[in-house]
Amino acid sequence: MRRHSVRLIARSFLAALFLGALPAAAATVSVNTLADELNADGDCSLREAVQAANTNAAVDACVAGTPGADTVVLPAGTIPVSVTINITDAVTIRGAGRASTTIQRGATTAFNGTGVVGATLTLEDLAVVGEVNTGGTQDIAITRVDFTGSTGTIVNSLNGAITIADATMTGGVNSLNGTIAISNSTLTGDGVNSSGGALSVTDTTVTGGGVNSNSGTLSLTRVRVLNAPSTGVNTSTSPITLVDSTVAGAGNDGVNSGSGAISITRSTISGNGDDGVGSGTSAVSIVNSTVSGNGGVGIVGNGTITLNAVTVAGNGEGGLTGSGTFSLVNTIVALHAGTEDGDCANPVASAQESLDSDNSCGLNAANNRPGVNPLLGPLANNGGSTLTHMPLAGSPAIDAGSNAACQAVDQRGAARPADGDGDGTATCDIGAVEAAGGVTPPPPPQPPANIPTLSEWGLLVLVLLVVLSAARIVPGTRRR
Ligand SMILES: [Ca+2]
Ligand SMILES: [Ca+2]
Ligand SMILES: [Ca+2]
Ligand SMILES: [Ca+2]
Repeated sequence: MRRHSVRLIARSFLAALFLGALPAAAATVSVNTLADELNADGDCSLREAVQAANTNAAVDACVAGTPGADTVVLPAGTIPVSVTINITDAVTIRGAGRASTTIQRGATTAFNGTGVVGATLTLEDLAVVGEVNTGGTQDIAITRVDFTGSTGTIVNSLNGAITIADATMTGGVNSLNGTIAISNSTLTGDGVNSSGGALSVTDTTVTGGGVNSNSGTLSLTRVRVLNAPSTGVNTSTSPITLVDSTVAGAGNDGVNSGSGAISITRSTISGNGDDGVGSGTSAVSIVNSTVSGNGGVGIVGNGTITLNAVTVAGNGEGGLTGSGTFSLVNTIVALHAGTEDGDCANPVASAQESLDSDNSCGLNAANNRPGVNPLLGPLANNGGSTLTHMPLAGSPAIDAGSNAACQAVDQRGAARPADGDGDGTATCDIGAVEAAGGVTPPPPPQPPANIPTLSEWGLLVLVLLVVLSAARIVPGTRRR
């Protein structure tokens, strides 16, 4: 009996010690009115709920928050907000779904963080007409949210981390030195910008703005950067990694770095106003990718530039230029006749099983194909998640590459090498696409906008149309 009591006391003591060490349980503050108010009329509004979460005290009919993270749960409906709501303690604001709950602030700041460290603002399952802003190292996390109301910066942080998943935004995302991670989202109206923070973007479309960082690492996987007014993907000193991505229709260069290393894999850089890939002293490595139809040069650089299974074609001012050391393997540089720099402004440093069409790249080593037309199809959806130039039947690029240097798949993800000329031997093709190469992956989710095809093909179609219409019109007028 006595021993039993001692055990009980010991257990109670330990339990008390254990519970005391745990943080207080987070409060769930349920909003029960759509009213835009902060008063004491016996209900719980959004503004009252956030105040309860901030101050950890009951506000009107809202239950008290707790020190640390609380959750404010919103009902369905539209909640007008006439003042900016300040966030001073960690809070999750959760709606009844992005199609059900809307916070209506207008084209100005809906939520403002005052920079309290640890006071992360989390928004989930709602629509917001308005912007979000935090200072200091205060973080922002956004999941399943639709933002409208602004075409400028919608989510902005000073040095906090921004995490955005499954969101749509009519504007962009900006941070001074915080990291930005965006996935499964669509951004229109502005881009993703940071001065020094690392940017990671996956499975996302960014239109009308670029992805830029001055000194933060840029990592883009399955991303489409379309119609940026200036450069599509840009950095000054940090590395850029682009995988399974498209950069098209930018006003300036597609991809540009001053000194940061550029790595591009299974991606298409096309139809940008100036150079496809512009670099200063950067090391540039491009594999299984297409650089075509850009207004300037395809690839320009002064560093070490290695191209393996790349198609550089039909760029407005030339294929390859700069004082860089260019090394080509299984690579096409073609269809720049008559441009400022031709296929190559200078002979390349080394080339293995590569092809040019104007004999300007110095492809003297055995097994290269200097001065031949690669017979490429237009930039088109040939399977995979990016647009590519398929070598046409009889193309000298088919089964003319190096099997020793062959990539396991082509830009589309189709297996290499494939027997493209039907002679029973599977040999790697030159360029980004393996003709008749294995399984064709599914087409991209949406057709990328504003991507021109090769100018030669455009001209050919135009000439054919003119000839056909002339052939129709002339006899018609004679009959009358
Ligand atoms: Ca109230
Ligand atoms: Ca709290
Ligand atoms: Ca082949
Ligand atoms: Ca063959």
